[in-house]
Amino acid sequence: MFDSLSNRLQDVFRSLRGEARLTEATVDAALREIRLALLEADVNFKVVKAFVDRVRERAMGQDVLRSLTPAQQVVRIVRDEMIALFGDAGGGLQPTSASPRVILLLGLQGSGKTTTAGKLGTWLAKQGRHPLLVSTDVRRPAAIEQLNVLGGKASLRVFDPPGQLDPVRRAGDALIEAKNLGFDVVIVDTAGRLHIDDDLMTELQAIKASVSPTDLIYVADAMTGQDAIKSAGEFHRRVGVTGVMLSKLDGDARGGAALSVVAVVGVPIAFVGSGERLEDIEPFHADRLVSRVLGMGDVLSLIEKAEQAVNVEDAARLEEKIRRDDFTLEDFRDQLRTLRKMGPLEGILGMIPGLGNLKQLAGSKPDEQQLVRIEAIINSMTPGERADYRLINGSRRKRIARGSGTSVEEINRLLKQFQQMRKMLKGLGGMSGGGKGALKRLRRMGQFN
Ligand SMILES: Nc1nc2c(ncn2[C@@H]2O[C@H](COP(=O)(O)OP(=O)(O)OP(=O)(O)O)[C@@H](O)[C@H]2O)c(=O)[nH]1
Ligand SMILES: [Mg+2]
Repeated sequence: MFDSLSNRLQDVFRSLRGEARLTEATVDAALREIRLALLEADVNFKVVKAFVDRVRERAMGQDVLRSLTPAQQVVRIVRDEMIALFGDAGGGLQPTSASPRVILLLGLQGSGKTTTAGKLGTWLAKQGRHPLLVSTDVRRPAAIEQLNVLGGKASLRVFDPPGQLDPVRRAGDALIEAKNLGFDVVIVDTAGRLHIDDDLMTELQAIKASVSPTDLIYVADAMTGQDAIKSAGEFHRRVGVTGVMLSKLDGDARGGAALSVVAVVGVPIAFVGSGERLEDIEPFHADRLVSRVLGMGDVLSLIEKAEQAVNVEDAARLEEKIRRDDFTLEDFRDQLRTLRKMGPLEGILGMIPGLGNLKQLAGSKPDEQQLVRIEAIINSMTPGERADYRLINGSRRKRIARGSGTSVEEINRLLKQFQQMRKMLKGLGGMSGGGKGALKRLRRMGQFN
């Protein structure tokens, strides 16, 4: 789920970060890509349009394009606006004074209502609540039994009066039973239909009238995309929906449904289900989902760290040096220091999306100790050597190795890597934007060692 959307958006961000300067044209091009990616992920087209318009308006602001980290700012805007798509409801169930709390599960056939009844009961029991489950699905043979079995597995009480085949009575009696026995939540499972039909709607309205539910949770199969959303709108109009449970997020759905639910239906996503097991339920957190989709690792805190550690003027000076092919061992040492100021190397690499994988591919783990040794080696050089590595001949290498407590092989390796790095920097040409340059340098450092 979300994989393809996620990959495409990350490609867009990567190319943004690779731009020397962000201009309105580059941002526009990126927005076009984002728009296509969202449409392909099956996000409702009206939602996409409004979304892209909002991002454009905010991203074109001069304070963004001229900021220390323009590409990162654009990423941040995309993230914020994506979170905004989900509204500001906190996920899960909202507080209520109703006791027992009645939760009615609605949705099309096979969307996951019965499974959700078991999951929700389990989740509530874990929080110290006492849920009573009841099935009103008298139409499909074995539907009632399905809930009984599930309840047994989850050690949850299921109300099942033998011979009672009136859905409204079953729900109403369950509520009375709960009051009598001290259950504080009643979870009402309902029958599904392949399509919305009047019979079903009438039945749901009658159940609703008899138990006055606090929560009407529409269970949407994430795999069915926009169709699920359309039906959600219809259920909302005819019965009323207070929240959505997005099930089967573990499947290969493109994810657009999730991003469209709130804007199209006007109710928040309360829970997500990502598997068939009873534990596979969690309250919905927009920020977490969005960070995952955007592959952000923890980009935001990385931006903050980079902005703290990198001085704008230093960054500009460095850029100029690289342009003049004047990058010395001393600059290199400064960069290492900056990098180390940002915190444990492994943590930082982990925060850079994509880089974690890169490290695994390369089969080498970032080694803090190695940075310390490199710095020690450079410290043992004379200022002349630091300014021009070509001075460092065989006997100087021996001296430096002795002075830094390392070996000539290590010095050789460092100098070789330094030369490769210079070549690479030169090849990349001038970098702009201090923070962005810092991120690029970080990436290179990751490849170093
Ligand atoms: N992979 C996966 N499967 C799920 C999830 N939720 C439900 N399922 C499966 O989807 C199928 C249908 O689930 P049910 O809970 O029976 O759906 P329902 O809405 O009660 O169906 P009807 O009562 O026939 O309308 C079952 O095989 C479940 O195991 C989920 O989050 N992930
Ligand atoms: Mg069912």
